[in-house]
Amino acid sequence: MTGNSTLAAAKPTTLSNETLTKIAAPVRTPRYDRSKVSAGIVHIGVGNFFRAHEALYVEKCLELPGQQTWGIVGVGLGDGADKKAKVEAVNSQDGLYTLTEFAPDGAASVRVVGSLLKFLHGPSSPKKVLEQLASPETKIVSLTITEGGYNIDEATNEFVLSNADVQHDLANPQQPKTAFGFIVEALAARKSSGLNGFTVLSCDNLRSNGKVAKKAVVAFARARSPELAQWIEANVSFPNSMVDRIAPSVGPAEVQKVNQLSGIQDLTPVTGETFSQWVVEDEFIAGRPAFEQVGVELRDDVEMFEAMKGRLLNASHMMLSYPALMCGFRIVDEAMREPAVVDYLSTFLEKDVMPIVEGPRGVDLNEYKRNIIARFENPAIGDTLIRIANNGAAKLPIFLSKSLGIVLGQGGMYERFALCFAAFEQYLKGSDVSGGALSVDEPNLTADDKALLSSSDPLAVMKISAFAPIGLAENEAFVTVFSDMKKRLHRDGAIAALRHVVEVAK
Ligand code: CS2
Repeated sequence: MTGNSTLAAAKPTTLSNETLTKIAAPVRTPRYDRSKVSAGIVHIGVGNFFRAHEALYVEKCLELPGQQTWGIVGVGLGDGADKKAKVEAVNSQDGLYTLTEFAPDGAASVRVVGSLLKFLHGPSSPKKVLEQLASPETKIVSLTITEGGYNIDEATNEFVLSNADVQHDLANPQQPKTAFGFIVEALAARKSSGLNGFTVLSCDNLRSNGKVAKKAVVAFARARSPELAQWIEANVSFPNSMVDRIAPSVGPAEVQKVNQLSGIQDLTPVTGETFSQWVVEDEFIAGRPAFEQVGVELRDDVEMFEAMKGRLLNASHMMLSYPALMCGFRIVDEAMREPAVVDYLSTFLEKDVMPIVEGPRGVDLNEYKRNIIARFENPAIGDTLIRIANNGAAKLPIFLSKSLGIVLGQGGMYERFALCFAAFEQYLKGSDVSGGALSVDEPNLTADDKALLSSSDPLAVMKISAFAPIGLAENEAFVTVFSDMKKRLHRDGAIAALRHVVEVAK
């Protein structure tokens, strides 16, 4: 199938269990009987990434013999009208959706994924969600709740019990708002009815995501009862995992494009690159699907993969997005057609991070780097820079602070990092350096951060709560380079600033 072909029959097929048989090759449909599948997995945070990644690995498992207990019930925690509408749209299609994978040469392949059996909406049906989590059939609770969703204080590295939603959940255990409120209430019910625990599987881009999830769940439980916390430590496992697949935002234009390609009238299609990787610790206390048969790597050195991916790939996304937005680009591969952008990313990877990151056994960092550049260059997937830029206050410290801490400690080169921060500062103002509008979405900025950012403090961006622990504003040398980058960005433009930070590294 090519990017331009249309498979559509005269009238597009809607998506549901009933219409599955009407969908013809080359669109692939589930090769198992959905009516025989039960839900061994509850997934919290059903975004595009989850539907293009975990749900596909599980789909492949469901096609194997003896795997039919591993279907997924999705849970959405967002309480906006749009979030509820998404849940309804997915359910109106019996949980089915199309996944279109785009190879770098533009070739596309479409499959209908059936592993998501139903989608529950936490805010309107907390009881149903709690029942599902507490059900004996639930063996794994997986999470994609975003980097900021774990509610860990960057400075103390502790779970923030004073968070308003956490306090709400402690006071109203039957109507939780947070993932931790739901998980701990369900575990308390399992404990009191003599059931076993389950695996909590974090699939967010965090360093040691399993350990972070454990910290959050156990801290929340301890605030309810130390005995419950102890039971959880003994009966729940928290494997670390590294997840990787670029899954862009899918707006109305993309919906139309992929639906035309597939001939299916899908209300909630997802798209992704062909590349996909999942490396997981084999610590599933209540069992797991036959992941090893569908390309999941079960390894004991997952944290090395997480460190490599976060500090090289996600960090490159961060380093790319703000300066590239300042250049006037809006789409990742368009930015990657500008040589100054590619030179800058290559310099960042080769000079700033590769020397200070240890790759996992058997992984060649140079090849990993080439692969990152090639994936970003993929012209078929149309990933937006703003998707990557948004939520920078939560993501920048996660992906950059380890490397930045080492570089600051060694008194190394600050130019690339400083340019990224100068561009981030301008992005927060809602426009690029030429006045082009940017839609900023920064849910993790606190009221204090916002007050600081609207003050006249020239170093405000480095002092917001997420970055303060890194100590950028106190580092005179960094501040000097940051001020220079700011000047260059506004006076010479973003491309010239990018060329400059490449030149100084030669
Ligand atoms: C991106 C990720 O927004 C971001 O932080 O870097 O969503 C990235 O596309 C995925 O982690 C790729 O696996």
